Amino acid sequence: MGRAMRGSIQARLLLPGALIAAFSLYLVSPLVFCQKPSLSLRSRSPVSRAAVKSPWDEVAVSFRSLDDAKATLADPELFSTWGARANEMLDLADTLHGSMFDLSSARQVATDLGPIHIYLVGESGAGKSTLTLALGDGLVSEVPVKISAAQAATMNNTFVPLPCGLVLVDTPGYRIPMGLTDEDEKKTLPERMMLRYMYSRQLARWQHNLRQLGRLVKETDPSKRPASAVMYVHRAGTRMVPDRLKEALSVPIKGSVPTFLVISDINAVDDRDIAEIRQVVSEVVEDVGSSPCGHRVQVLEVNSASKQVQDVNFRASGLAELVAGLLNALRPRDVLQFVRRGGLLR
Ligand SMILES: Nc1nc2c(ncn2[C@@H]2O[C@H](COP(=O)(O)OP(=O)(O)O)[C@@H](O)[C@H]2O)c(=O)[nH]1
Ligand SMILES: [Mg+2]
Repeated sequence: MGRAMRGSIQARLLLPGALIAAFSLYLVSPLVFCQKPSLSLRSRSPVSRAAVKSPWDEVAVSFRSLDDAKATLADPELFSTWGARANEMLDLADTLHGSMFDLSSARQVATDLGPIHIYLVGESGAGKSTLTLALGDGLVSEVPVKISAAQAATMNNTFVPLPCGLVLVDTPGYRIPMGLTDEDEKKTLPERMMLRYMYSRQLARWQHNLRQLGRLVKETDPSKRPASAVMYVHRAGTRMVPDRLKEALSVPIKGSVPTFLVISDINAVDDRDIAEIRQVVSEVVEDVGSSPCGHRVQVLEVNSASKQVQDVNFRASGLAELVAGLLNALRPRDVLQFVRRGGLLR
């Protein structure tokens, strides 16, 4: 299948030169209008939206199975046409705005084809490492992540480069800061003081993590491993704090980076809970809204590892859709992420 899928991906990338040129013209406008250039196709004017299409949007990638998706991720040539298109866009940007922007980092990414870092973030125990393992298994000789049922097993970022050029980044995860509950307020003064102190520590850590993520989505130096996409993982069956979720998802969205909310371990909850999760999530996604350049949070439901609940065996699910969603979100114009202001705009 790898060959067939690769063929289909490449086929939809090969647009006529005129279309590329028109598209590229459209692409250059974010260099001027967006603080960080847009990677999305949502255009400012209905005219250009009708006139241009992304090569990656011509036919959306979909996979019949996880094996199909993995065969594609195993293909070292997967991003070669991505690189060619990206370089064409940079040629045009150079012709039109060369004096205003520094394109050297973007050129490096387009020519070396990445690496394209996909950051998995979220609470400790959310399922980031399980997901990393599920995606990397069979593609790299050993996925160097640890799975933990109880606590943060990952102390540092773990980088898992896939043969196609994507790099999965499994992050340590954090605790979601929660203020004192009504019950806590009934506790003794020393207990309340201790709880408040712990809360302030958690809050400071949380804010530090979000600032760090903010830097990664705005980074223009490829050597600093900028985030090309962010997957926020939340484990079904654990409490969801909508305000914190909004805060976290807003960071990559504001940075115009493709952003996913992955609900893991989806079979841990029943249909009623799933309906409730979907309701909360859709409100959060609505509140987060679109990036300055048009991205919206994409929601995915997965079971990253098979599991037995009572007598029922739930197989891993949703992973092929996740890979397809990710590939569809990564576009040649993503390379504009690495364009720096230079020359006249420095
Ligand atoms: N079956 C199943 N278990 C999951 C899933 N996601 C997380 N888990 C379990 O949740 C626990 C914590 O997962 P882990 O990946 O270590 O979380 P992390 O701290 O976010 O890296 C482990 O026991 C996993 O087996 C999932 O999608 N399916
Ligand atoms: Mg982990």
